[in-house]
Amino acid sequence: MKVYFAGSIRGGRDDVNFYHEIILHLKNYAEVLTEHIGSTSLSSTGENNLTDKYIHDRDMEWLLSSNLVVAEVTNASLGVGYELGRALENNIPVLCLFRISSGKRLSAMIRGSKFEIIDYNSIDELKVALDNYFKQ
Ligand code: 6IA
Repeated sequence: MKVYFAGSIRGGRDDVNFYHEIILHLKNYAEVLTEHIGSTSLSSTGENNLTDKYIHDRDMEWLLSSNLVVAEVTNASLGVGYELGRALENNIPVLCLFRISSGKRLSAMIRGSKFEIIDYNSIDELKVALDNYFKQ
C-alpha cells in the first residue's frame, strides 16, 4: 500500500508538527511516498535547487502511483487542493483530515465533494480514527 500524504508547504507551515505525527502513524500501515512534507527543515520560503516544474511533475508521478491520498487540510493550500482534484479525476481514493479544534472552516469545495473526511480534535483522537479506517 502506497500513501501520498499531502499537506501545506507554501500555504504555510504552521501545522508541520501535526503532519510529522500523522506521517509517523501512517507508516504503521503503508509506505508514505512524501515523508518530506512532515519535515521541519522544509519551510514555505526555503531555497532549494528544484524547479517548480520538476516538483510538480515528480509529485504527480508519485500521486498517480499511490493507492490512497491522505491530506491534512486544516491549513488551506492551493497545492493540496490541486492534488485532491487530480486524485479525484484519476479515481484515487482520498482521505481528508481536518482539525476542528483549529476554529477554521473547511472549504465547501472540499467538504462538499465526495472525499472521505475525518474531523478530529487531537492527535490521539486522530490516531484512533486512522486505526479504524485502516482496519476496515
Ligand atoms: O501550495 P503548497 O505549496 O502549499 O502545496 C503543497 C502540496 O504541493 C504538498 O502536498 C506537496 O505534495 C506539493 N508540493 C508543493 N511544493 C513542494 C515542494 N517543494 N516539495 C515537494 N512537494 C511540494 C517546495 C519548495 C520549498 C522550498 C518551498
